[in-house]
Amino acid sequence: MFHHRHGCGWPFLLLLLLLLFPFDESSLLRGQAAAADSHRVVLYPQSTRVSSIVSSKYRTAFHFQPPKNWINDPNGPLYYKGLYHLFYQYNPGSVVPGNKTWAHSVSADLVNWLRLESALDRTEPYDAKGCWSGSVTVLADGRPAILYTGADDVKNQAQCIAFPSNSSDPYLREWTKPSSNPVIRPDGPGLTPNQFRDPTTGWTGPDGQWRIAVGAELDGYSAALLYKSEDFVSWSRVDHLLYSSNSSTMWECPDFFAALPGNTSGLDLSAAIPNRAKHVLKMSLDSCDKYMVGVYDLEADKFVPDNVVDDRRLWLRIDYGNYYASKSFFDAKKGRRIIWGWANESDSSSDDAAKGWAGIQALPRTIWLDSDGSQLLQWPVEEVESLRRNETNHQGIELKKGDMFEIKGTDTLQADVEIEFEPGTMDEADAFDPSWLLNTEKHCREADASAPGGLGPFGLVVLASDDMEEHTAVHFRVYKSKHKHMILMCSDLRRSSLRSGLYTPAYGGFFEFDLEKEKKISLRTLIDRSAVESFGGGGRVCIMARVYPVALVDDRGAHMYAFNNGTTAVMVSQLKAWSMKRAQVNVKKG
Ligand code: DQQ
Repeated sequence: MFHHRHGCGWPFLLLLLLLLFPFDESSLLRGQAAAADSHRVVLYPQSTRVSSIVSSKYRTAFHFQPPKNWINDPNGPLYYKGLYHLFYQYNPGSVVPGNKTWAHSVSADLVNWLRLESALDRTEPYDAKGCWSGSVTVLADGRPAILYTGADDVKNQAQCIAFPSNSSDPYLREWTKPSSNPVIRPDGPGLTPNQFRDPTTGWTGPDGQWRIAVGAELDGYSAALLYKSEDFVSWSRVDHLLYSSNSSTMWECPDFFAALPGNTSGLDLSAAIPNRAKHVLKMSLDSCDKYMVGVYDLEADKFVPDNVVDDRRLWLRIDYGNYYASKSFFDAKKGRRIIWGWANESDSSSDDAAKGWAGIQALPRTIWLDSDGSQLLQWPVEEVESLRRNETNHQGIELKKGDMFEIKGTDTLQADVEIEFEPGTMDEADAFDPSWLLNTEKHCREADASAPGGLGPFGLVVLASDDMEEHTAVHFRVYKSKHKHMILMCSDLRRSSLRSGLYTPAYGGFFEFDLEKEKKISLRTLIDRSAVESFGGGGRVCIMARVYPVALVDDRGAHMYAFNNGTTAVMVSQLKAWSMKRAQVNVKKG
């Protein structure tokens, strides 16, 4: 979206926007500092006073979650000797954050998961308060190595290493921490010992040496520090940074990878990277995952974004909903890059305590760069489709203003729905105002699913009660921009539950789209009880949401509709829906 070379007036709009709405750095930095300070308490949006309903019916059927307790970040995903591995932050003793370990599950298909013993526990003084997030790198001899953050008794942080006790075991059941730990301490001027964490997967440079990035606060600003090593065990800090920004104070969970524009295949960072590849730096901040696309300057050993956008409200996002601390990996089995991200519960922590579990992972998504190399696209891994049952298929449904088309014959609590919307004309699209980009949630509240616009809102209503008092609307509005169209996608949770006090934002993101050429806007939404995960415009905007409808619990059932509330009629050229079977997710221990 912010790509200079592809012109289209967008950088001008951005400049204008920044002149009109100057970035209040101090208040944003205060917000960021507050978020960082509160890390030890509850960092993530959750309801505080909520009318309580505790039900196992909110438990997801095909999203990743362990049987009980608190989970957060996905850690060190990898494909190894025929199995996919997912490690994740896990509090073995409680449903609230704390005492993090690396729990471990394996899968042959990314859908069904077998729970293994914990991979990393808090056994050493340097990880007394937690084995925090990190990555796995497969070394030149084929051995995987974990790099994770150890938090000591005062939560000061250092990077630590662990190796499989037996690397011929495809399950990688047991991990050993060598005595050389911690391998990287927060030494050096400007570093804050308790803001130094989450090492990336390693990559090799032209000198054959390993490199990793570590998220940090440096002199009060956010940085991806760069470290180098010959042997992956002894590390030294490179005197420049991979990248830094003074618009925030700390980046958690950096992720760094290469991708070829327009190519859905992934690239392995430790293999030779083609010259025309771009690089992506993802960072977690402000309770969401943001990224920049750029080039990795081999000479300078630095990441150089294609566009430097100072105002971090305008940075691109991996997901515009409840999604954090994502981590990608190269899947050598299918030659693709897959990203995992965490979605916390947005009911209350007292409900979590009563349910006995908190947190899920969003679906594993294939991730790639669009053809002009300006933004990432994502799509649920194809294996998820193995859960689809009894397909419903409709074509050519015309939705005039106010029309709703009920999708029947599908299990509305566990479903996968794909729709293509084709506007009759684009003439009525309202004008786009770039200031909306600064607060897309606010704009989604204003561009409500029932507020008629020229072109849209149209979309999908899910988990709707008989009387529509409860429903979640996932919808689009099309705006005319200077050259192309700007499409707003919202996932509006404000009426998702009759329960009072729930955290129910109207999530939203914009994408630029050549609607004249493409003609259709696609929406895919996967409904999994308390999870509604949506992909708009072929994966240009993704929105993960957590919802807790009463109708889901009291067995009144729920309805699902395609709808249009815009003035212009919209044709649903294709609508497919499937019921989704329950996957075997961590039900058995191996
Ligand atoms: N969660 C981990 C940290 C990371 C944070 C601790 C992000 O390593 O920075 O559980 O959610």
